Amino acid sequence: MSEPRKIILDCDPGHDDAVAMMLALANPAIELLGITTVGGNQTLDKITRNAQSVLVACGRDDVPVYAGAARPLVRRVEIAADIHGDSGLDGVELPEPTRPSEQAHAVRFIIDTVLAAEHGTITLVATGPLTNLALAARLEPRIVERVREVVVMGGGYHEGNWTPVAEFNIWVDPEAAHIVFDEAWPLTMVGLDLTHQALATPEVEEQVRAIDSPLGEFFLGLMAFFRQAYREHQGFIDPPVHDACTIAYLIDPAIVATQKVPLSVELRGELTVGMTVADFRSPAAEDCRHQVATTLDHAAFWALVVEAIRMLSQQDTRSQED
Ligand code: PIR
Ligand code: CA
Repeated sequence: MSEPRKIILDCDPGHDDAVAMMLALANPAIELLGITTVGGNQTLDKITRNAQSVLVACGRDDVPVYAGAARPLVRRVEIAADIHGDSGLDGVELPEPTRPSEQAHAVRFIIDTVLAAEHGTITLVATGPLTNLALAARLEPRIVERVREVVVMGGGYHEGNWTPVAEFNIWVDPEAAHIVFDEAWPLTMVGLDLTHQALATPEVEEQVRAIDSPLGEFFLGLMAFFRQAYREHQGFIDPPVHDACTIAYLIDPAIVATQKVPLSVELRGELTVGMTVADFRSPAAEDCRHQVATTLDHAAFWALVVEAIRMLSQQDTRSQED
């Protein structure tokens, strides 16, 4: 097998962020160097603690957690409490963190990691607002040409979820998103067009129930709350597990079809702030740095997630037996 893909996961857990963490922790194609957190689904203090709790639930508190920006660059804090609850991860009992988060700021960690690593080896995965990545690019512009790829869950080329045309992660900090989309690094947008295909169906839940482990129960508790919230507030039957799609794309690009297309983030429209504008008019130039995710292989995606939960569940039992 080729070298595992080295990533930093910048997130705001978040039910679907938690599933992204599971996939990144379990799959041998990924090496998770650290988790950085950003205010988004809930306040920074809550979602940072959630990240630590998810690591404990996965039996992987060896992974460091770095807290980042508590608020957007320009705009006021906006959280998604209707969707993720008061804790940010409602629906489960959250285990106590077993170690404190790191002293260093998330942005510092991102910069230091990228500068210390070999050129073109670090991938930045963002599943929350893009505040930390924007700050990192501004504070240390040399990281831009050194990063292998930026993979963003955010935006969409044909729909929004927070406004008719804006997705939550972009809408919360559009100025940050503008900075990140405008930098010269290769960027893959895993937007709602793709993630609304990643539905946690009852069949998927059955497969996880069959694993019969505490982590499986943890996943099912999260999905039960997420499903209810998505029924009430978004008119969905099954909840879309957005953020995990970024990791699936990195594990096996065949699971996520992509298309090259130039992207920009709208900052000034009366009805369109936070919209990700994709220019599909003509074939994208060879040197186009942007691509969008278009079609998900649902069965292959969920096979990866179920396998991740199974793998982490086994590790857990082993460590308890030691
Ligand atoms: C926010 C989210 C999910 C659903 C709604 N309605 C609002 C969070 C998820 O964690 C994901 O990263 C992104 N933001 C999807 O918009
Ligand atoms: Ca998220």
